Amino acid sequence: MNDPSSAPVPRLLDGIRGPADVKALAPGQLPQLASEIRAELIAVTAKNGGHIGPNLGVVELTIALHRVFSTPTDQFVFDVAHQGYVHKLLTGRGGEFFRKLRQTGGAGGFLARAESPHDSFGAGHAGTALSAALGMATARDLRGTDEHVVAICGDAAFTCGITLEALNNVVSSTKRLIVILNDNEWSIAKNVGAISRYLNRLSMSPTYNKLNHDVEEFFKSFPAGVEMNRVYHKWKRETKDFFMESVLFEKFGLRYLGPVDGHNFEALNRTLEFATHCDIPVLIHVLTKKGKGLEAAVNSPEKFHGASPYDPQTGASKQAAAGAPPNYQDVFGQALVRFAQADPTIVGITGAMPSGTGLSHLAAALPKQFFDVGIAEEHAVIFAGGLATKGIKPVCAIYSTFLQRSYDPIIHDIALQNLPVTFCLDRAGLSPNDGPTHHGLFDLTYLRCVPNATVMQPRHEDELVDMLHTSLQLGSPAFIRYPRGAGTGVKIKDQPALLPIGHAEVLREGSNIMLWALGPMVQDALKLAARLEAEEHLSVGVVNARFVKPLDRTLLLSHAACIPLLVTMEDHVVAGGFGSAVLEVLQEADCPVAVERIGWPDKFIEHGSSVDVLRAAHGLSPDNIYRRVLDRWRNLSTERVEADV
Ligand SMILES: Cc1ncc(C[n+]2csc(CCOP(=O)(O)OP(=O)(O)O)c2C)c(N)n1
Repeated sequence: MNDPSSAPVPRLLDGIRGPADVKALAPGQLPQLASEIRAELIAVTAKNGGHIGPNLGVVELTIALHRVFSTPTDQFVFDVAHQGYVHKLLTGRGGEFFRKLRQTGGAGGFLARAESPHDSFGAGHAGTALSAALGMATARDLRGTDEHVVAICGDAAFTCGITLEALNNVVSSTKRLIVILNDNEWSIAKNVGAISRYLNRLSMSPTYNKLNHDVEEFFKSFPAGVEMNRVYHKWKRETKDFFMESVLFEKFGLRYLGPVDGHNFEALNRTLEFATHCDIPVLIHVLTKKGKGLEAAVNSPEKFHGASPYDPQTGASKQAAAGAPPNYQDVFGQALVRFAQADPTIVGITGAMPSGTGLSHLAAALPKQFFDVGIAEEHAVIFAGGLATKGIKPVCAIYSTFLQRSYDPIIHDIALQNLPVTFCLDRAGLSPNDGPTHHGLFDLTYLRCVPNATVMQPRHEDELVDMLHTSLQLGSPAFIRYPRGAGTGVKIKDQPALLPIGHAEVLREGSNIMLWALGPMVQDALKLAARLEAEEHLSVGVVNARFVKPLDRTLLLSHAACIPLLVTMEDHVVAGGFGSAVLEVLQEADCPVAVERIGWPDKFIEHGSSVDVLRAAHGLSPDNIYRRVLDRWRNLSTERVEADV
């Protein structure tokens, strides 16, 4: 006989189909819901990886938001949107869909308008929430509707130039906007800079703690259900003296409320309710604990900001297979330390990504030669330009996708003045679990049209070190792109080689087809050539292109003169990329050779379980490429026979 008392207790979370169910819960049930959500977040991210730390910190805040506001009529704009998992669970995206978080067919790791009507604005890059929310609030005012618009920004987002530009425009655009400043003191690493120090002082300040206490007492004195507007005006009168004139946000015209304990439902509810009645823009400073509920994440906020699959008991990462080749980022970081030790004019710059870029090696070894400027990619690049004018050799390590932010500085401040800055673009290619906001698929297109730029990609980690060494001697802007994750395991030479600029490397001769490949596609090309030879008896050569700009024109034209089919292979969009550069050279030389371009199509690539899964979905698996090249070869042979007849 089954003992009914031993049956599993149904979870509140399983009854949440949307925000209305969150509102229907009694206040006393909220702690249970919060703890069920935390357990779900941990179970799913331990298996799939993901942004566990930020999400564990906003559980109560997100529940409170959904109890006070009503999405999708009211609109939440989450900055970066990496902390949107709780919002997903409360807006009908739980169950199997959430359990496949960041996997093919499952929930995305960020918020996206295409995924749910509750996601009012997609994101993945930092600092955009306030501008977007301001646009929505202004549109609401223009259209005469009355929904609430709430921007939810982290403390690091406030170090971002765009957020400050938006702040500067709030009062000239709208009278009603709610901004939540979710302050957990951490960016990915510890937050940096003057604004972070200011926020810290604000949350520690006895005046503010007293204010918070007094405001709480003040509100307690009102009976429930009191008309909030009247309360607000009385409160404003009576608490006027508590506000310090120096409060930054007051200067921007936002009423500062806080700090509020971001894990206290009552305090959150009271403050959010209050904000709904304000007829001026308000900023609610909410203090949260990153990683709350998972000891390992509380103890190591940086590691658990965005974790690979882990053991929830120990926090140990599950991916670190013994003897695996090192990651590109670590090879880069360690090489830079070696070079910077020998040359104290070499410095490294990151925009809030010391560990992701591998610059944490430099920070540990040579802290004076390391700069974390916060989420400020434009500033990072112009700052590097300034350093370069004084004989310093800056190395800007910025993910390919985030360098998109720096495009004008690259052209206007670096290339136009031909300043010797080295750019190291990690995550060039796919970031499969993160998806379209994080794939680095556009950099060749946007860089190769920039005068004075040298643009290159190594085929393995040893060549990355050679390219870094070469770039540091170059005396002009240099861009090195390389993929996320492990290298090939090749031995790294003791002494790096100085690479001849604009020279490709022939790895295998061939007379029927020549594969011009870039970066990690060189490995694929070598395998493809071997297979075409073994199965089709074709003579297929392979070139490691190395440089996209300047391209090895001489070698290319010599191949075009005697080899019937050239194939370009790149981990990048075909539009404007490496293959396009090849076509331009051939067209300028009036060279009528057949060219097949292999690369990513002209569309945004979704998130997926792995690089292989996404490549197969877009016709780029090794088998797909094999068939495509072979078909092209066969068609070409038929055309040539017909032409001869
Ligand atoms: C333009 C840009 N640069 C860098 C990043 C990488 N990044 C993602 S989240 C994050 C830190 C965000 O910190 P914060 O805003 O305080 O939110 P928290 O994670 O602490 O909740 C960074 C640097 C990014 N997403 N976008």
